[in-house]
Amino acid sequence: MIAPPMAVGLFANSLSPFVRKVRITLYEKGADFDAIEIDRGAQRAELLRINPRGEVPALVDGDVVVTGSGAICDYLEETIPAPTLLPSDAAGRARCRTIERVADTHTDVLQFLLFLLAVRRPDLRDTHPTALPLLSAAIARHYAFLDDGLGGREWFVGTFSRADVSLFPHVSGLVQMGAPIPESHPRLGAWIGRMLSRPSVQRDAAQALAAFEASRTNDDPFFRADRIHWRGERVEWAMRIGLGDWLLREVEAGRAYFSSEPG
Ligand SMILES: N[C@@H](CCC(=O)N[C@@H](CS)C(=O)NCC(=O)O)C(=O)O
Repeated sequence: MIAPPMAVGLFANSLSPFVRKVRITLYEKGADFDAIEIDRGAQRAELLRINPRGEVPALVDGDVVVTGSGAICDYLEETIPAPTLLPSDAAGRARCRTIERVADTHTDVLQFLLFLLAVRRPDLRDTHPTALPLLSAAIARHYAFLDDGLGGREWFVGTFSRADVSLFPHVSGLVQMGAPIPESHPRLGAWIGRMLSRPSVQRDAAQALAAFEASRTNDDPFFRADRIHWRGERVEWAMRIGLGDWLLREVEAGRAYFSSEPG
């Protein structure tokens, strides 16, 4: 049980959607925590001591270190049970975890690739002119899937849950980077409005915006355009939208970054 006054430490970078998911969870649960913002490349060694994969988020609670946003949210759910962010029935919890998995993989991929094409490497839109249209079509399909999944509910699994928290940082990132929710999906648009009315989400979004502004003048950013973090689904979808030849050259040139092995 995480008991005050000992605060939990969260190794974070406010631009990471996975960090944002954990931070919204901590705010929802009213947990006391210290954020250790890893926003400079020079802090990598410090992060690697905590998480051998070199990724944020990582949570430290006394002697306990938990890495990976899903495991961290599970840990918080067990150590700070109220308010719960999991449905009370098995079917609801299964649906919640299924949606979280979609958010962590597919929604993440779409957001990651839009960030790549819109912000990090806009030059790829000229060298690979079909990439953005193919990605935009995938985003449109995903919005339709989410709108449909929401149906007439206020939240993805009936009551506000980790499913909503997991999706929001990725979906709002897509919207902010120029992929608005189409008017044909009013249920998804209304869900975003409901999310934005929550104090936890407002607090987290303000920190993400401040981090984005600060990153513009950071001379040693943790996330760099020449050191892009690739993994499973991200590689798959880079191939699917026709960036495979470019990615292969990035790997050959040693510019593509893959997390280190877990052990
Ligand atoms: N599966 C992990 C993913 C975490 C992750 O990918 N973190 C990224 C930031 S979004 C990271 O720390 N990348 C390290 C880097 O780019 O050097 C989770 O759910 O927490």
